Amino acid sequence: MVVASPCPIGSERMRRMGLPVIDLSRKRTHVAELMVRACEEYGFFKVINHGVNREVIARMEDEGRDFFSGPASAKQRAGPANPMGYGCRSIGFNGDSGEVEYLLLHANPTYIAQRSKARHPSRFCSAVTEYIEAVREVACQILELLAEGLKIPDREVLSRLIREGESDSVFRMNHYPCCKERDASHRVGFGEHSDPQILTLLRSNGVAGLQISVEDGVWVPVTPDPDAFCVNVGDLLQAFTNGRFVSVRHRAMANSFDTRMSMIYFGAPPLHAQIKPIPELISPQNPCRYRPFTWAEYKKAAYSLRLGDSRLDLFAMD
Ligand code: GA4
Repeated sequence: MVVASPCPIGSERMRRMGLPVIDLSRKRTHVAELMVRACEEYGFFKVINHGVNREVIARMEDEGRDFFSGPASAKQRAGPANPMGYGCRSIGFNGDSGEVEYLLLHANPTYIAQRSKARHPSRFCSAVTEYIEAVREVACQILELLAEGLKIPDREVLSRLIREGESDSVFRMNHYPCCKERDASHRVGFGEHSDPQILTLLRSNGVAGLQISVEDGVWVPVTPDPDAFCVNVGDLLQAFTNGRFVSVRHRAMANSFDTRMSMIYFGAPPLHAQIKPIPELISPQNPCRYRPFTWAEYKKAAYSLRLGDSRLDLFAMD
């Protein structure tokens, strides 16, 4: 069975009003309901009052700025990007590229400590570790609220996967230099794709660039918001929810006036984790859409394809 590419029903509303903004300090049941709706209709939402300390965010941003404005030799020392490290323009293994330089890190404290080639390694390490811990906590809170909103009795069925010590989560900092190019195709920083993991939490400096695909060829810009995290459903969450939530394609454009920096946490399970639709979300009206697979299998498929290729269809039931 080929699963139709999701066309969120709320696309017209999103064009007019922007992404739903969910206040995490509001009543739990209400928040859970709004989140489920956002994941079904848009695959994206923003969260405010998330509790991440401003200083933790500011320290991480300072380290990012320091790294990207540093000498090329220091950046090269932190490379290559594959499997993890510094990369410039080239994305993945199959010829994708964009107007971006980035730092890709495994979101595991031991790994960060080993790989840190920043100018001030211990300061960099503690900024990244603190930031990741704080953002992981928000991701877990969101996944637990989603389980609650979906009426799944085991509230930690999803959050447990990214809380685990062996979780294969990733932290990425993207730096998009200011690009005066008029032709939009030359300003693509990070091309159209969906995120393979469970859940993504993104924060950017106040510069616009993120765009969401609402239907073929129609892009809606996301307004940058320094007080919010932009959250999106990843492919694995679409599979876990048996297609009820949508992993929506998005891209990042280089800004024509300013440089943009984003910091992104991709919450993923351990490599050996089994991914299959949660039983409570399978019914005669909505039969099981995906065959069981491991995150390692899925990751391998993702890296063997181009950035914009659909991958979840490969795991759909016949
Ligand atoms: C998209 C989401 C994350 O940034 C990422 C990316 C990864 C990479 O840049 O190395 C991928 C891309 C992302 C999707 C398909 C594969 C893998 C490049 C690529 C062509 C780190 C991830 O996990 O998947």
